[in-house]
Amino acid sequence: MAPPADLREWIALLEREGELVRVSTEVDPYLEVTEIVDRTVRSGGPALLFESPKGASHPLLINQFGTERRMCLAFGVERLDDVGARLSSVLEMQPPEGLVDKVRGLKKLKSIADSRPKTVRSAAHHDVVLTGDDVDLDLLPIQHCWPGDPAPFITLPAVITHDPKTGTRNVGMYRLQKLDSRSTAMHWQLHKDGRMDYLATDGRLEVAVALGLDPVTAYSASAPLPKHIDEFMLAGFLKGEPVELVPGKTIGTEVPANAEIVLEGYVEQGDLTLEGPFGDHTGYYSAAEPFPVFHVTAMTMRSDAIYPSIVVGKPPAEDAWLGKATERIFLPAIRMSVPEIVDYDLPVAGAFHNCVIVSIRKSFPGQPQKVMHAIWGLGLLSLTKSVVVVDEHVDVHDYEEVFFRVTANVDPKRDVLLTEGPLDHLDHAPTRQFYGGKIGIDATHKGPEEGTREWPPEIDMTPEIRERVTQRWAEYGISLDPAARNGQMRQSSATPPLVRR
Ligand SMILES: Cc1cc2nc3c(=O)[nH]c(=O)nc-3n(C[C@H](O)[C@H](O)[C@H](O)COP(=O)(O)O)c2cc1C
Ligand SMILES: [Mn+2]
Repeated sequence: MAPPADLREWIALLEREGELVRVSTEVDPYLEVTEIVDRTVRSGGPALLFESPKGASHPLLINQFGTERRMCLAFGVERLDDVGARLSSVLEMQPPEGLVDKVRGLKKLKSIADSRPKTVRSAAHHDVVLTGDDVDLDLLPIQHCWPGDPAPFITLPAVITHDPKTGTRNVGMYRLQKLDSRSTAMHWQLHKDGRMDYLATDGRLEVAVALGLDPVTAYSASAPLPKHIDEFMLAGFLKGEPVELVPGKTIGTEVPANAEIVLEGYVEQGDLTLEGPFGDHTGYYSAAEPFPVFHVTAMTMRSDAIYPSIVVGKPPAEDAWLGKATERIFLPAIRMSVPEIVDYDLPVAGAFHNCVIVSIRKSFPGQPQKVMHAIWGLGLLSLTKSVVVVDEHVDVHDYEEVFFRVTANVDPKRDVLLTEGPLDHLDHAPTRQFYGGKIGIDATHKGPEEGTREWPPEIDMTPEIRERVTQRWAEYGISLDPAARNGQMRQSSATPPLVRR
């Protein structure tokens, strides 16, 4: 099934699939929505359309991405790996052999050519055009997410800029703290492409913010592509349809025609404000820091525009599945430069940049260390704080098993690599912001070729006996609960509270 063309189609699909609840009673975007969503996300609950957010004239959609099933519905796939597979079929193209192969190759090339965004003439969000003093962010149900936040934040935007030197478009998901009814802060962090565009201008940089897109285009704003690749190209490729763009009303920047709401405006060199603190996806409040002011010159929207939002906080939150989508979609691309990688996992509890578990096909000494360094040199993965390397047969998504390998196979003196490098903007642990320690743990099997003793064989039953027992199970008369995971302690309800320092 093709991914939804816009937010309306997406909402209709969610509703048909029993994945959306409309909340008609009045709910306050000040903290109340967060508490409702937090409970809903943690129990794998539905997307929520708050039809009467207090004090606003537009409904608020949230938790659209909050489960694996919804993420798959968004991309029109059975499994998120299927999205990665589509990408790898293009990345791994070989010179064709024979006619059938050539035709297949041409189809793939066409799918790339068709991913280029195309300009169209009209957009439903041009129904309402507010410019100058008429711009009014107060019309929107912008969420005040956490008690320690100083203001409401727009949390699910696609921020569009162009590189002043090359003209290349960038689309990033950077939160916007509301400053007043006509301006926000622009929270592009140190390592992000939008910020590079900003630093490359010596004056003003036009910025457009699109809100309420089809789910694949909205996702693409969060995708960590190399700077010279337009995220709308990725969206077009994944949708199988080009992203349609219309020119802005007050700026040259083009914006998706299917957006519910668009903010047009600019940021300027030297025009900074204190942004934050903000209850962030790290599970902590990120500290207030200077960020550019985004001046809104036009606000355009559908007359019945739906405002999209997301709450981040202590993991797991809704953004877990945006991150998992990236993990799955980018695996083939990562394998292109680090081919020994079999699979990897970024645990949600590791807030994505804190930990990567990677399995490799090992064929020479030092290869786990090579892979650690490769990860520390790869795009935004370079910000990873800890890398755990296991052998190819270990399931990286089974954290119990990974723990078993790390504790069983590691000589801490020999197998732990401590180094340093760039760290995530939001990481509060290092002594200095942006830079600090990194740990690599080699939990692979070692052997004489690596200068160690003979590695002992792993215990496993023979396939013949396994098969025999499976065949005969009914005869034994033993009934078991397949979901039980004995050996794992149940969480004690009497856990003492953490002492705050
Ligand atoms: C819900 C959500 C909110 C995010 N907020 C921010 C943010 O405020 N600032 C930021 O720099 N990155 C934020 N990110 C991460 C970026 O969107 C991501 O790193 C993306 O790759 C940035 O685009 P770029 O690579 O073109 O810079 C957020 C991601 C998600 C899923
Ligand atoms: Mn980018």
